[in-house]
Amino acid sequence: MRILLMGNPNVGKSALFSRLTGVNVIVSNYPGTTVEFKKGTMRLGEQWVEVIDVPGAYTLEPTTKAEEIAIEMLKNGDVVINVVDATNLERNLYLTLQLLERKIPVIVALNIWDEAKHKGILIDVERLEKLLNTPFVPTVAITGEGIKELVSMLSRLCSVKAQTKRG
Ligand SMILES: Nc1nc2c(ncn2[C@@H]2O[C@H](COP(=O)(O)OP(=O)(O)OP(=O)(O)O)[C@@H](O)[C@H]2O)c(=O)[nH]1
Ligand SMILES: [Mg+2]
Repeated sequence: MRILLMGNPNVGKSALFSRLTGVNVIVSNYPGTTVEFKKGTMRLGEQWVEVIDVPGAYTLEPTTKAEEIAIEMLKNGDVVINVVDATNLERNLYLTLQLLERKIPVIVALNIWDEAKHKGILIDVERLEKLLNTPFVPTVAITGEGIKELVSMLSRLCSVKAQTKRG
């Protein structure tokens, strides 16, 4: 099982990656490129899953090498955690909508939730979930707020995915 952390540049993907994974992190270059990514593991109930910190992307219609690689990685992922900047939701949801068109399960981490609150930005999480038909979890990667909820949602999606893979 492979979990992909995907999202725009500078939204907290790597901060979330560190929260989710342990010490055995490998940094590699994508074959034939200078684009780096990190790979780690995390325990989800009974199973160990791979977590990948995918290079930042604004769109799945690639305009940069990093975006090309993000799209390549998407082909071999099982579940996407789409990390979005809650203070900049509109711009970030552009990629979310493109991800949702793919056949892969997506959880949206509404990261930088602390700053959004601080700025008085109100986000109707339930309404977003209903509109886009996918789970949204508010998170603050730098403090760990919401990580428990994110992991439990991830557990749920991964067990469904594991069942469909077997059957
Ligand atoms: N206030 C706040 N800052 C955050 C949060 N998550 C990440 N940051 C900060 O946002 C900046 C970017 O975080 P990264 O984890 O490097 O973001 P990234 O998406 O991996 O960035 P790239 O790899 O450059 O695309 C850092 O300064 C983090 O400390 C959060 O939930 N709240
Ligand atoms: Mg990063």
